[in-house]
Amino acid sequence: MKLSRIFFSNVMSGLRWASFEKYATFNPSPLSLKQLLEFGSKTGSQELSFNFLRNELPVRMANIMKEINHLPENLLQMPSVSLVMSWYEQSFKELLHFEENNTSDKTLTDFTDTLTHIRNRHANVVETMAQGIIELKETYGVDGNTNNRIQYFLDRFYMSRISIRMLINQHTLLFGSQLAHPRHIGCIDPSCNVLDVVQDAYENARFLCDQYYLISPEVDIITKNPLEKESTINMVYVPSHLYHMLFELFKNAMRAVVEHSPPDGDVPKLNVMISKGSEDLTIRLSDVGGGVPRSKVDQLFQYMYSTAPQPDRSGDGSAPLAGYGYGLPLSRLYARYFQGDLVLNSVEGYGTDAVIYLKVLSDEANEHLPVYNKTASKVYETDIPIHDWSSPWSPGGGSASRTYTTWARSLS
Ligand code: P4A
Repeated sequence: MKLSRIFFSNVMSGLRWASFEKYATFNPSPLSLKQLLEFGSKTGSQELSFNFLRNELPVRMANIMKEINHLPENLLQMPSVSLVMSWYEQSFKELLHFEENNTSDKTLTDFTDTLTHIRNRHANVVETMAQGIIELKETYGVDGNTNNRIQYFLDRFYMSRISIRMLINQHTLLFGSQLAHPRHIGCIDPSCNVLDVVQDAYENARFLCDQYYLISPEVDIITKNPLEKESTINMVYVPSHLYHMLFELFKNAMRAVVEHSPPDGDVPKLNVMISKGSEDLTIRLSDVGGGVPRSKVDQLFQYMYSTAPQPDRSGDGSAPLAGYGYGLPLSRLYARYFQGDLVLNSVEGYGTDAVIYLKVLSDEANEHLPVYNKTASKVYETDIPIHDWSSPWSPGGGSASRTYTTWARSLS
């Protein structure tokens, strides 16, 4: 019997184990930004939201907890990973209190309080899991196959977390005592001004850049909105998600241009293009920071490569500008969460274009959620990647990501 399985069965009572298995068999129900918006502004009520969430949150949690069970065992044994698992287990247990069909005012208030507690309990999941990865690397070292599995798992795990927090935030902002922005529906802005968010992210990244390097690049921003009469670009979106992505990309671009420029010289401007088409809203951030080799671009999105002890801090203890975090992999998850994407196109020797694609139509912006099923569990069971393209293969050599396509294809 797998150790992880022993862990869960020890901690969960028989009854809760049965509930857990039951909820894990349901697929999560993805919502679109349009549905979330309409629910929050017209069709929804606290009771409807409660009835949806008391089922949907346990389903999403049980689905991802099933996958935690499939992580490499040496990673599961890391204390920080056990800690994260215990948080999920505790939160799952608390949600089950609301299974019975009683919807008094007291229940509704208790539910909102419980959601707030859960959100706080899980506040440091990303840092704690990262600690587990560091522990794993230091204790065992990591081969390409472990790297692939961890990448696969963390992408799904963090996407699940993003989605659970989105639902919790919507409920607590709409029905709790917390004040939301007057125009916003929960954390959704029905008329999010993309240029404003770009400028805000630029200013804050620039502040860090000035602090760290004593210099920062300027930015030129161009907008294109040929299909609408107005020139401003608005969309239905979660401004905090958009800000997160842009702040990360600005920090990277600034770091690249400053470190690429000769000392005491000027740093070249950044260029941003925001364009709204019929399907895609595209934000392209171009820098001339020298770029990165094509073989290194995948690594920028890998948790394994991004997980390193904090780099040297400058004498005053200020935070380094970029790197050594999960900035890029998490930003890409935010983009993909509502069916968008985040892509890096680098020209080595010249610079990098970072492109964010978002769905213009809110009914196409559906949550992109991991589903626990046979395919997902197979990924964790497959140990040896099968190669069906020639490659100068050397065990443990080469970039792990190069083998990803064939590795994933061997599962189907
Ligand atoms: N060149 N180009 C980028 C980086 C370098 C770059 C870079 C050296 C690498 C790592 C990093 C930050 C910057 C860029 C824009 C991007 C990403 C990378 O969005 O110019 O921190 C991890």
